[in-house]
Amino acid sequence: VDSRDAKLGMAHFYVAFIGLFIGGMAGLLQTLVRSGQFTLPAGIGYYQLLTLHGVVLALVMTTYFIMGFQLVSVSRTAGTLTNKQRNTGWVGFWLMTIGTVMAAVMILLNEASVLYTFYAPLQAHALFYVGLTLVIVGSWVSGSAIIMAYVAWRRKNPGQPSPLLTFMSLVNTLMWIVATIGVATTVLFQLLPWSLGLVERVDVAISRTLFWYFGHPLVYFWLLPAYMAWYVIVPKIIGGKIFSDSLARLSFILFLLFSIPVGFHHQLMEPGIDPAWKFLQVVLTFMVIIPSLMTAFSLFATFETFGRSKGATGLFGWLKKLPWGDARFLIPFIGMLSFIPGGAGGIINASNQMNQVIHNTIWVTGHFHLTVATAVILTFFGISYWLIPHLTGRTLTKAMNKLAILQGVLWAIGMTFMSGAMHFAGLLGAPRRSAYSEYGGAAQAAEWVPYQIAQAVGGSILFIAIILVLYIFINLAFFAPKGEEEFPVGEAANTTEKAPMILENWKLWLGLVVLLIAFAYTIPFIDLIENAPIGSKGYKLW
Ligand code: HAS
Repeated sequence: VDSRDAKLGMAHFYVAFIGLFIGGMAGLLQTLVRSGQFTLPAGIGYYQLLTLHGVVLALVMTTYFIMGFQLVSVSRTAGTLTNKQRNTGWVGFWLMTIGTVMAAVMILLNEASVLYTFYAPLQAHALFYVGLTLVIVGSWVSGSAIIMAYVAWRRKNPGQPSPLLTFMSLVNTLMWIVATIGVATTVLFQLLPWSLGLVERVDVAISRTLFWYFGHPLVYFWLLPAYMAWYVIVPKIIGGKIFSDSLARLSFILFLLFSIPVGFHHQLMEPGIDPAWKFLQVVLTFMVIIPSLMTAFSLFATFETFGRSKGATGLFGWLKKLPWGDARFLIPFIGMLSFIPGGAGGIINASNQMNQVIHNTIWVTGHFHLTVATAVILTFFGISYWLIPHLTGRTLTKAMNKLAILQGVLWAIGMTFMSGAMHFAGLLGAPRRSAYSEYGGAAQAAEWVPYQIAQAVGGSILFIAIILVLYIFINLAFFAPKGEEEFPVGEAANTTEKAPMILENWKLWLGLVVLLIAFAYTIPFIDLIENAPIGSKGYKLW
């Protein structure tokens, strides 16, 4: 990657890793408070801390990492960014950063303890919403740098399928732009005017629906960069090939189509939405599972084909041929493993009857710590272990590689304790998003205590793992020996197979996206608006 593009990427990674430190600290305190053995000092509120933890890790750290990773991936595979594209990337970066600082200051002042979902009726200071708006707009500007680079590449190479990593970055960017329209709408037209006192009340059902229109694709915005690494980078690291370039593209297109019209599976227990539309969106949720199953299939095929090419025999002999001592492979692999129970948990959540058991319990927190906080984050760490030295002109030494493996293993152990205990406690009815309480000595609440202690043990192990990641990051950014670290990009197993150009027909795919969204959301929105309560001044609250 060109050094000017590397600088842009690194700027994103500095913010992401500072976020990891702050969010990780908040997470550790969170688990300690919930264990009942610790009280927060200096008047810090539980929800203030929980908001900081969620916003900094789920929104800030991920978005910066993803934007940085996608920009350098495009630079690596479609060619160095032009000055205009790079400058656009920088404008996006600074807009996001100003917005992040504004939102963070409001959280620290306890003026925005509204959790990372920030929907009404919780209300924050107006500057928090302005900050969020700047983050969203900044991400659109950064995203437009990716779109410009893609368009330029297509112009230079007519009739050719774009490089796989560039194609994937583009799909994730397009999905992000369509999805963020929902959150931007609720922030700009509901929450901000309400917080400024311009309107008396807002419709909670509409604000939650707009949030989840964005909230579910948000989780795929986190997941797809991990899939980029699993499909394209891991095969090269192990010395194998991408099972099928076309299949990888098709799975990304399916994510583009089905990620958005599924938000109701977060609102299955909410009133005001007709069950028929909830049913429809659950069916679409089961459609969005398919590209993940395709990904699992493709990864198994890559690993097995590689192992057999090295002489492996028997049903699972190929497992022995994988490079277990290489952190660049092992850490994302642990992420893949964790996504098997993580994904299964998602399927449970999406099933209406089972959702009634787990909704708003700490099971859900367990689910997203396996998905985003293990499968995705460990893959991001695995990426950092070669990408940071690649961008800073340094190398990952054997000693650092060992430390990285230790970090990944500690993460897996800590998360097994923490997320496992969350799943069990959730099944026993322990609520999510609540500080420690004995609930007036209720026998049911006493059953949760051992699991809450296990969460604190897991959280403490995870915190040690975070310190290790930060140590490795600082080493790779500033102190590791100078040298050249590869940016691995895999090749398809079948080089004569050219991906069908229909996969790059954006009019078709974006048209279908709009149709699916209109189908899944138009009537429910009309219902919500018609049923909105009448305000004191006699008009509908929308
Ligand atoms: Fe989820 C709630 C349903 C995936 C994140 N989810 C959440 C929340 C978050 C989140 C943050 O339907 C909480 C939101 C909040 O604050 O309220 N989720 C799903 C479904 C999937 C799913 C159906 N979620 C994710 C991913 C996330 C994420 C990915 C982050 C990155 N989720 C829900 C539902 C709720 C929910 C409900 C609401 C619950 C409620 O009531 O509040 C699917 O996409 C999952 C499909 C995945 C698979 C797994 C494929 C496995 C692969 C690995 C292969 C491994 C290999 C290695 C090859 C089918 C690809 C193996 C090698 C060997 C040798 C064994």
